[in-house]
Amino acid sequence: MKLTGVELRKVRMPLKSPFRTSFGTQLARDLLLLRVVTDEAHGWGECVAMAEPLYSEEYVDGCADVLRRFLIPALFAHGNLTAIDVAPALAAFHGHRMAKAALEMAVLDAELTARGVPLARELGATRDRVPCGVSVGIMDSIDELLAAVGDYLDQGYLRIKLKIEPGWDVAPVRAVRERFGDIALQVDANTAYTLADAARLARLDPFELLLIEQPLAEDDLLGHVALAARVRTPICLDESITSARAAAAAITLGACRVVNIKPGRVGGYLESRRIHDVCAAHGIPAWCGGMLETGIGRAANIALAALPGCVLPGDTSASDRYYDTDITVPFVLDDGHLPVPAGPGLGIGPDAELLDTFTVATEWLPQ
Ligand code: OSB
Ligand code: MG
Repeated sequence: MKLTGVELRKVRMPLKSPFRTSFGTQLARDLLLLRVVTDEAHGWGECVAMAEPLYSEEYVDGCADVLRRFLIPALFAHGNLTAIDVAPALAAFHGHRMAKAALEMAVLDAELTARGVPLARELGATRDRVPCGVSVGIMDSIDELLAAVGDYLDQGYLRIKLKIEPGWDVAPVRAVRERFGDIALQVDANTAYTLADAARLARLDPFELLLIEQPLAEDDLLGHVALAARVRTPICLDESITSARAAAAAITLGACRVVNIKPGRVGGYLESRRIHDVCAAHGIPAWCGGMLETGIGRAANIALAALPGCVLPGDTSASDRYYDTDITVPFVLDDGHLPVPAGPGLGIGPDAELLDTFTVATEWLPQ
């Protein structure tokens, strides 16, 4: 394909309710959408970086800058382009994986649309619907948390993930276990602990959680190895897994027994499939994480979640968990599952009018 231009859109989506994690509270989702235009088709990409560099070092305006200054010009210089060319063409630029992932995703959507191939099939998916979990933020009170969890269970979610931080961990987990019994339950600390908290984290063991996600710092693989010797709950890594190579290292070291795959965090859906394959080869359960995506990113995440090695329910919740109005046809939970889009490419696109409603700024970068 020949790339003719890229549209960059900054979008602000109001969240239905504040989403609080150990790194801050989100009231709205600011994000970038990319539309690549080629001589054959156009394609959409969603950049999952948040407004501030609190989850990782990337942030919306930084991504827009590196895209327009370096990444998009490098693709323009490339000539004939398919999705597998994108990562090598951008490899000289260090880091910026979320920005790179968004660009690769848009090229992949354009290419697969032109070829008539759904993303799920391209990635090797084996299911046509995926079981879904939901990530529940830190609340002001246990009562508020129990009401939220009860509501999600009533909607059919098959697994609950509680965000935790020091001071909001054992008590909320105990309360949810006591109220809701033997549900599939896990926690996510977003790096809020240190190895000195090992005894505290071991107090979660009696609650038979599926996993504890990213308790320690992103670069602390050895800390996670040491922690794994002191807690019985399986450790799952999110922030630490930045590539297939990082996944292989973490697994081989014994830093994790489960892996959260987020395409933005690892530089794209193609690298995500490699991580999936590394996990499968090691017998390590994987699952698809989430970054409060719109229907665009959600469609692609659901395709990834349909791979055979994604054996745990993902943070692939329905559109109405996040937004009153999504920019695509909403994803609606059915018996705890979401359908894998079956159309070419992402199988879904934004509604032009709704997209305009939430667009803060638009920029056209011509070849
Ligand atoms: O750590 O998994 C995380 C949201 C934003 C940033 C990081 C994380 C999350 C979530 C929500 O847990 C996942 C989702 O529902 O999209
Ligand atoms: Mg996480």
